[in-house]
Parts: sequence; structure tokens; C-alpha cells
Amino acid sequence: MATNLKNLSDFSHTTVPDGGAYKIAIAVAEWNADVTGSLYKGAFDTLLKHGVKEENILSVPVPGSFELTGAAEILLNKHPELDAVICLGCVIQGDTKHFDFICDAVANGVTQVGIKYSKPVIFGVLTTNDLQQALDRSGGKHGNKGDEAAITAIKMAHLLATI
Ligand code: DLZ
Repeated sequence: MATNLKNLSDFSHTTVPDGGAYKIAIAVAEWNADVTGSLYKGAFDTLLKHGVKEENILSVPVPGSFELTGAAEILLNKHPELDAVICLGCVIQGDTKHFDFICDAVANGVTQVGIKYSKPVIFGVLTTNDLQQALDRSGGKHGNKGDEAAITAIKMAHLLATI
């Protein structure tokens, strides 16, 4: 059982639990593959860096970000041993309302799947105005959100295992 946190400084933004005990899936969208490929590489390498064993990482591609919800559901249904699922995608604003529908659907969808299975389902989807903003956040000047999604997955898997 975790001890009580006395104040905000008890949180650490640098301490990442060892991931050696965890099984983690990554679902990655093929739309905007240059961006999502970098998100995927960042997430995969970060999981390894923090001790997750390569054989305990299950990776699945899906056509677009809209399909991430379904993939997370299928993964947790067929693989109850998973400790977390990372969903990676990139939705870029276009001239139609498609952007809003996809972003709303995947954000709500992954939330619902996580609640249904009581497992962390991590939202690693870039929702940007243009391609440059996406490139900046997938290994560019604003870092790589794939790395952050992987760290979040390990922290939440650890929370699930220890709470
Ligand atoms: C159709 C579509 C569009 C217009 N834009 C994107 C996008 O920017 N990023 C993304 O991941 N997917 C996009 N898609 C595809 C949808 O996510 C989905 O694959 C299709 O609507 C089929 O369900």
C-alpha cells in the first residue's frame, strides 16, 4: 500500500518504476505513418530503457486513430495478462469535421475501455493543427509523446500492481 503523500513535492517527475514485471501492448495507427512511426519507436525504446522485456511488448498496427479503441478492447479481451495498453496515433486538422469526430471518439473510447477492464489505456494520440506541430512532438523540438506515453504506462501499471 502506498504511503500518504504529504505535499506536492512528494511527487517525482523523474522516478520511473522498473518495468521488468509488466506486459504492455502498443497499438499504433498507420495514418500519418511518418509521425506515428516515430511515436512508436519512442514508446518501444522507452519501455525497454525502463526494464520492460522485449518479449513482453505486444505491438499491433491499426488503420487509423479511430480504430485504436477497438484495438485496445480486443487486446485486453484476448490478453488478460496485459498490464497496460498504449494507443498511439496522429490526427491532423483538415477542412472537414472529421478531426473532431475522430479525436472525440478515440479520447472517449480509450477512457471507456480502461474503465471497463480496470487497466491503464494510455492516450498517446497527437491532435494537431498541422504536420509541423506533429513532427515537433514526435521526436522534434517538443520531444516525443511516444516516450511520455510509455512512461505513463509503466507508472500506471505499477500503480495497478501496488495500490
Ligand atoms: C479518415 C481519416 C482522416 C481524414 N484523418 C485521419 C488522421 O488525421 N489521423 C488518423 O489517425 N486517421 C485519420 N483518418 C482515418 C480514421 O482514423 C479511420 O481509420 C477511418 O475513418 C476508418 O474508420
